Amino acid sequence: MVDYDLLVPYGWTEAVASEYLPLLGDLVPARIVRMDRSECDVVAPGGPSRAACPRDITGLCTGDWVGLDAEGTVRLLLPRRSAIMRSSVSGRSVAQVLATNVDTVLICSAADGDVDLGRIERMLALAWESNAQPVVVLTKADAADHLPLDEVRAVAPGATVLAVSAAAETGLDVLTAVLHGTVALIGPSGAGKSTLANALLGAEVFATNVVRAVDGKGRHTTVHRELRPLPGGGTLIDTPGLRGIGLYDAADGIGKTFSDIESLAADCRFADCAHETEPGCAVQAGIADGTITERRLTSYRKLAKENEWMAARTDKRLAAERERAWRSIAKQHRKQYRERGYR
Ligand SMILES: Nc1nc2c(ncn2[C@@H]2O[C@H](COP(=O)(O)OP(=O)(O)OP(=O)(O)O)[C@@H](O)[C@H]2O)c(=O)[nH]1
Ligand SMILES: [Mg+2]
Ligand SMILES: [Zn+2]
Repeated sequence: MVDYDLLVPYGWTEAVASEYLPLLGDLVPARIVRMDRSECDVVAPGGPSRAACPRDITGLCTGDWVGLDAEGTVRLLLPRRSAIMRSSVSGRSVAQVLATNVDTVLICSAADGDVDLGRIERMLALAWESNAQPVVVLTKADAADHLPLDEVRAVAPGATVLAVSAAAETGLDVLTAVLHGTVALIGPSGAGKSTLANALLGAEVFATNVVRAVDGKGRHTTVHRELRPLPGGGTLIDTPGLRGIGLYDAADGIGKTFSDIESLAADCRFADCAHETEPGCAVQAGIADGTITERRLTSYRKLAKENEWMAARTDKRLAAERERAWRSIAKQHRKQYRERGYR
């Protein structure tokens, strides 16, 4: 009999067990707590260990549940209930998975400078699309002149918005109360993700660093996505700072992020209203009466356009790949026919 007790702090529940055990056969379940190129750190029923990831199992990520064979090698990726994805940094239409099996996404934005509403909207689209519940956290509240809670709430319908200070230890109880399951911290470098992670973990687990004031970008202190159990239950994934946040197939996420605009748009006179100069446009009326801002409409348009462009490129790329695959199969067939003497 395998004893799963050691997996419980890492998110092993009865529901997870009943979903995964029938899929595992002889394999043993484990959760990836840190991913390297061809190996990963996992927590298995026997405790933490290092597992090899053969090449045929691609795209593994911190947060994944996998099946290990008797040698402790990863043999199976178990179904994900959520995945945070963005289009890869290189700008190619390839998705990069940031974290998986996440229930709560903490979107971190430092309140000691200007809070970038557009970037928050972008991260909200990513988070909603992933299937997890977003929470927007204004960090470094102790160093803020003004906490733009109302402005941020206006751009985050359906999400909790709160302010914390890891340094002054304020707001942490309220934040802890809204955390659920596996929690992933995302945000730009220097937003204070690792500092907040340590405060929630109650220990100096992750390295933290100072922001270079010169370019405001900061050094990337965190380089690995790493999962740890939280003392009060649940798990936490710290991630490296996000420089670019390209959307990847995020139409639903954009819809949820801008649900206020989309519900106004339902009342436009014309079904195909572009919300520009059309008569009876409920979105323009919303701007006129201050329900939404011009900035938010522009941001919505920008993200929707970017997403459509990315989706079109992805379709084209997939079509090209299929075409290539088909051609090489046809070539193989011709070769086989030749070898068998057909012409
Ligand atoms: N005043 C104040 N400073 C903070 C707070 N939290 C973090 N900082 C500072 O912000 C800087 C960056 O913090 P990190 O936690 O390393 O930021 P990060 O988001 O993990 O950055 P990356 O790992 O590069 O993505 C450090 O100098 C921290 O001391 C806070 O609550 N108040
Ligand atoms: Mg960090
Ligand atoms: Zn309209």
